[in-house]
Amino acid sequence: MKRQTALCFSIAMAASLALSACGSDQEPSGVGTEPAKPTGEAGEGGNAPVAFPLQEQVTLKAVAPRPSLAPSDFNAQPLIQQLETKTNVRIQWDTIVETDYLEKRNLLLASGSLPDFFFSGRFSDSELVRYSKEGTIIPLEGLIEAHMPNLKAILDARPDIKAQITAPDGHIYSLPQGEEFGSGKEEIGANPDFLYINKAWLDKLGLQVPKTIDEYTEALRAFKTQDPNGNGKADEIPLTYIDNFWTGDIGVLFGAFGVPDKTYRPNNPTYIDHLNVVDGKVQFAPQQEGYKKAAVYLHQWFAEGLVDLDAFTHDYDTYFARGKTEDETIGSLIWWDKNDVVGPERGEHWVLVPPFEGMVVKWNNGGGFGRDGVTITKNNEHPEVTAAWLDSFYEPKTAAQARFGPIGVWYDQDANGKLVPRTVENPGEFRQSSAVTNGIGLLLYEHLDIVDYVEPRAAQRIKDSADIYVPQMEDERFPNVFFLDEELQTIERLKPDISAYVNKTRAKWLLEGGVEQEWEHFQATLKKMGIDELLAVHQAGYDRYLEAQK
Ligand SMILES: [Ca+2]
Repeated sequence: MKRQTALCFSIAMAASLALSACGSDQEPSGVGTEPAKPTGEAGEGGNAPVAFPLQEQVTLKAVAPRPSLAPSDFNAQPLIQQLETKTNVRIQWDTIVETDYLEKRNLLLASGSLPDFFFSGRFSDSELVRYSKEGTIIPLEGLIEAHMPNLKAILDARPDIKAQITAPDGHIYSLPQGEEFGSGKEEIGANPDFLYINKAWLDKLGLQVPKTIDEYTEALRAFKTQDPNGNGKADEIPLTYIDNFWTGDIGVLFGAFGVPDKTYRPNNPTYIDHLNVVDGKVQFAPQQEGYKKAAVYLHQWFAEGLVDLDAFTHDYDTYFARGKTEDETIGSLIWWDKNDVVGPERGEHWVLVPPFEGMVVKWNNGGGFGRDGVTITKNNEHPEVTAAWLDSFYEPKTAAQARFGPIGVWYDQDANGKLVPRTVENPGEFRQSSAVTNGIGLLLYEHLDIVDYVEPRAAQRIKDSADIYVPQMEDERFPNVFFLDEELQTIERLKPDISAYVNKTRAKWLLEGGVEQEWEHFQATLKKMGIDELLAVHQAGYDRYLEAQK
């Protein structure tokens, strides 16, 4: 059960990484017509605060995706009923089962029969730009400023979130949503590639946890040659990993040569494969000298048979089976959590290998937040009331109940008023029926003393990362940039081929060597394939992100 939750979480992380990284489309700023701007002008009196409960009830029409297990009318949800009592705002719900949501939402958008707002809009970046340019959805920053004190406080305190939700034209068209697992460098996905080693084998062979890449190499060699599992067979696999996967890739060890190399599979053209940020400049790892040194060094491991050759073909199943052979055969591995691979029992004698001396630890963009929450449409005659009603979901306890389930069902309230989750059998399934939506509200790590929403295993991983990796982590990272349409077109045109070429070449160099002979040809090929243009686009997006934080 516990393992399953954990694995679900890993997959959820993968999904959230993919989500946060995908679908970034944009249009040049200042082009075309200005979007309609009811912000602070139409409706109930502009910037004057909305006083709840309203003297006269207002009814708003909302379209929302719903999990198949959820009630079709969200007014059956206790949280929504409480909000109606508190605000005297009545919501008329049109909910669409999740699997049909995008298709039906698009039909509504095309037909012009718009609700007042899309509760969890799930607009991609390019859709946000398209529908804002058409005036179908309205800019929200004025409403946030005047009518959303909870969200405003969050954005004031967290320029990174503000930058992430700000479109290239400077407006905000969609509300942020998500759960934060750790913050900044301590975010749970900041380093998805933990290096683990079999401490029982080290002890048996009289070795210490390695402090340098050379000591680590010696440990791998000892695993290979000294029969640490004691069965008289040379069946040990000193290192296993999953090549080019979102977690568990060997590129993390390139950091020992100064240039961490982060890759991503399943393939996603907008993920920031192989990019690092150094002194404000976006760099492509395979163009750096450290990358070459890493490829030379690590090839030696493959040449000596120290690495699992199935690394290039593993999927979850074969990888997780690798650690559970009858005789233990794995000496070291790279993954999100060792217990996925070796199981909790063997996991007891596995430990994290702290970053080697002088190793560069990459600060990855771990995802967490989406900019695909609520959008408000031009048809809305009460944008101020709508914004004020929506602001409730940026209060942590309301966010938690919306995203997971109500007090008394999902949560208990302890003596200090903190929300503590109840133990439930199938949390994933149960959440579908108890939550209103996971498409609204923010749960920030600083809210943990108000709402406990982080399962113990995730909390442990965050702590491990903070204790072991963060002290050596880079200070810059490539964030979840809101790209322009034209930039995204460049990325989609150039990146798939470049990534495929780089990944194929890296695999070849690891397996067969040859990096030193082929380096110059490789660099020239990258140039021909348009690496400079690809980097320029990422640099522009990165610069704009920094600007939006101000
Ligand atoms: Ca053996």
